[in-house]
Amino acid sequence: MTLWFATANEHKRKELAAVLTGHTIMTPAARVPGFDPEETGASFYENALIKARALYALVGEPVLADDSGLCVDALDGRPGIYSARYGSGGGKKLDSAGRNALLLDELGGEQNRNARFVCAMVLFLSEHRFFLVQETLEGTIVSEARGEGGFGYDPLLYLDERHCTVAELSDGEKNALSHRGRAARRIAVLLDGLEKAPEPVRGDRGAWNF
Ligand code: ITT
Repeated sequence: MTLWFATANEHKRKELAAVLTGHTIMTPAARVPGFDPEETGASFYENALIKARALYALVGEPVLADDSGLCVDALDGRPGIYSARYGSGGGKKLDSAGRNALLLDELGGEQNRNARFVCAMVLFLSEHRFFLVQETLEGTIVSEARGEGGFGYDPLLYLDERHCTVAELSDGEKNALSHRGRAARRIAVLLDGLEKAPEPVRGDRGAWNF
């Protein structure tokens, strides 16, 4: 099936496509360059829905969206839904390395280093039919960034059971246990069920009617 993925983040697209191998993943860049809806939600899932709804309004076909970020317990869950914008504002925009340095600085010598990646993912079939999942990857924040793989905050999250940071995993290893990989596998099962056992919905005028 062709699925539109409401993201401008190429890392996310690659990670999702590696799980949904039986499907064609399209991104807005192919039809609506500059797609960048304002993420005004108060939670990951609200922002995922905002992105999905915005792209569905433009393409009228099944859409996926992902809103994700790093939540650090000692920072009261920050940067959380503001992970992409952490440390930015007033005309200043930090790059990924800058955000990582800022987070380590803000956390300082704090003993409680528990943190998690969160990924809310929505499969949006019409305004009235959508499926939301949210998954996590638990770890602790290192004192110094480590590793070159992945993206974003991956060099900061240490996985006790793997004895390394997420950025020290291969792409396949990250997807096997990450928040996004796990959410995408839940969506894959849903898609499989919808395709194999469609349940036509009378009266739903959405473009997609499983
Ligand atoms: P789209 O909104 O276009 O999908 P984005 O990067 O702005 O792309 P988000 O608003 O969901 O996406 O922000 C997610 C940020 O959280 C992302 O930019 C990273 O900084 C961080 N993040 C999310 N998933 C991550 C992962 O798997 N590894 C490391 N950092 C991650």
